[in-house]
Amino acid sequence: MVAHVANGIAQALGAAVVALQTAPSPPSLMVLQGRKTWLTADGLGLLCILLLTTITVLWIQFNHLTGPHVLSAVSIQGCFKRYRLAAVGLGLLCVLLLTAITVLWIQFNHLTAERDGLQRRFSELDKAVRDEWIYFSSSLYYISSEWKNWTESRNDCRERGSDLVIINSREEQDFINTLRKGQWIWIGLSDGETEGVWKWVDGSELITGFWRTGEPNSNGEEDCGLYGYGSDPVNNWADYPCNSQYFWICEKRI
Ligand SMILES: [Ca+2]
Ligand SMILES: [Ca+2]
Ligand SMILES: [Ca+2]
Repeated sequence: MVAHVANGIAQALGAAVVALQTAPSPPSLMVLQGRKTWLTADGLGLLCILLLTTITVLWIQFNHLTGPHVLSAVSIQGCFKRYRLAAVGLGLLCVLLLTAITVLWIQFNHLTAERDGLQRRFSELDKAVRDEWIYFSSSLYYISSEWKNWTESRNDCRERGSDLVIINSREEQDFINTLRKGQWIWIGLSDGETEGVWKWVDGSELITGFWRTGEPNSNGEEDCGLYGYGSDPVNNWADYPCNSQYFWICEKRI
């Protein structure tokens, strides 16, 4: 009987060792992508099932060994200790494997979400470039090819899923200067709500502007921001009558 049990344990442990030797090595974070992660998680799961089976077999054999037909109490004690150690060891290994599977699963979900986000962003950028938008610093810009007044210009931007450009920095001011190709253009700035209080189209108040010297001067009814007034490439904003017709630039944050 002891020989039979020992043979059974040896076979079960042998199978576990073979499975451990043939299991894929832990992948690095850089390669945890798509199908690879799935395959690794499946391999670990199968190994865990195999270990659970081994533990079950050990447990059955242990119960059989402690039955009424056992040879002696001493031999039972010896076998009991060995089997219990083996079972505890395998159980710990199983817990480690389950932890590894959980970590892999979390990383897989994280990478899947990241991939979907990148694909969506790439699709948006691809479509925008085909529609003649230009990328700069996490925004897309569209310059019109016709003239409209300020309100009509803004409506056109809204129909394109954007709004008139908001200039947030000196870098963006310089970029707009290259984009306008010497034209005067409408920007998303106005003091139409309260005279003298300049606000961007997103409702934020203007902090620092790039006004041309002497502007804004409210020369009559001038409530809309115009870019390119004068020869200075930087300080070139002016307030201008909103019903005048000029080119315009839309901005879409991505
Ligand atoms: Ca901006
Ligand atoms: Ca005004
Ligand atoms: Ca003015």
